[in-house]
Amino acid sequence: MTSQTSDYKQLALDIKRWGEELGFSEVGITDIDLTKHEAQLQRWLDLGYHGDMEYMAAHGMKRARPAELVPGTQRVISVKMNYLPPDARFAKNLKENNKAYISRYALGRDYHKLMRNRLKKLGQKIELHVDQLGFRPFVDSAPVLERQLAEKAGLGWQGKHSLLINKEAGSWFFLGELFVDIPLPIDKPNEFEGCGKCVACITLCPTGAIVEPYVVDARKCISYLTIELQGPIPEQYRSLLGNRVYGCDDCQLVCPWNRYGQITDEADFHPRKQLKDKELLELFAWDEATFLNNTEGSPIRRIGHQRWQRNLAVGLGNANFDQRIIDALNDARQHATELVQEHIDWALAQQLKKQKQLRKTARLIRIVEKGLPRDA
Ligand code: B12
Ligand code: SF4
Repeated sequence: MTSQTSDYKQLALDIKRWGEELGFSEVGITDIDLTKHEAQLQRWLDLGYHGDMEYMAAHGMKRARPAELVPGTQRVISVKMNYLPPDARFAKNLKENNKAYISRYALGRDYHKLMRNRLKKLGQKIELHVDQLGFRPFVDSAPVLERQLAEKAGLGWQGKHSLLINKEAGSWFFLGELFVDIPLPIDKPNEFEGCGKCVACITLCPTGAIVEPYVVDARKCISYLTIELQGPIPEQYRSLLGNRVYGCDDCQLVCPWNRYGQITDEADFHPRKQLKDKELLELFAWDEATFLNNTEGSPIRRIGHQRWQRNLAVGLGNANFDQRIIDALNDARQHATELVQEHIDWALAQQLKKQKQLRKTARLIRIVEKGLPRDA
């Protein structure tokens, strides 16, 4: 063994320790060969599953070729960071249809910047031990097949819902990478496939977005419909959205591996009080300035006030009948944009349908009561 190889061996151990000290829950190292994923990635794009996410198609196969993205890259240091907040184990307000369901990853501070800064610090630490190190941190910020790299680095397996699952931590974690230009020793790729015959995520996905095991048609996924999609939410999905106004967690909530979900150590990922357990009506009442103020540093900010209102209008349409909802929708309609107006009209129609149904039921009850004998 050359002294340089043994140096890299020690460095790899140090990198893992430094990564954990920086708050990453696991660190793995892999090479950059993703050729076995290229055909499937191309198929996914050819089938149009990326919808309006032009950035997915724009980079083509660069996504599977790290050295095309950053020339000279030899290894990828893949990290994961837990985001499950301490008191969000059960999706209580998914069942309360007057409340807003915001996916767990979005209840606290935006993870992109936080993780990228930590990865940069990791790179700077490595730089102290390697002459002229080249490194680049990525967190969901560039054409990178993050889950495939993480799987290769031994951090878990891609589940049937396509997310990475770890047998000791479930799937409530983010991924990030540090590309480096040194030949570190690589970790054993994950060989454990824990999904077996389970199809809970496929069966329970509200919109049928997991079109075949391991494949998500983003155009049907509530996460895409509420976060990525710029235009109107197609009508066939609106009722199915329920009260999910930003992202969706159903495929993870139902996954048996999330019994092992680990609570985050990051106070920054804890839910913000202005978003936690809120009524749809309260969030719908935010004007643009309040929206910007309350979502400062949150990933929600990137969809902007208009799409926030679009999503909330759909949620309100799906809530139980409430005269206050009708009044709020009518009020907001007057100054809403065309996109929001169209969703408000849909929501009003849903609320009026429910009101009619309630009246009909009340009438029936009265008729039945009148027809009953006195002592019944
Ligand atoms: C685009 C994107 C989305 C899109 C598309 C989702 C998707 N499944 O691709 C939308 C907006 C829907 C989305 C939603 C969510 N996302 Co997202 N998303 C991404 C992003 C930016 C790219 C993913 C990508 O490359 N997709 C392209 C397709 C081709 O990749 P793929 O699904 O892995 O494709 C493989 C399989 O389909 C397989 N395959 C195809 N055919 C077949 C057939 C067989 C038989 C087999 C075995 C395999 C197979 O091969 C393909 C290539 O390897 C990544 C960040 C990144 N840069 O990686 C985050 C990322 C995947 N998202 C993340 C999260 C947290 C979410 C949400 C949970 C957010 C939420 N709560 O709303 C949801 C989950 C929805 C879901 N079930 O996927 C995390 C996942 C962390 C984890 N534990 O895995 C990531 C990694 C971001 C991060 N840095 O942490 N996301
Ligand atoms: S995030 Fe929701 S809509 Fe998307 S695949 Fe999972 S369960 Fe289906």
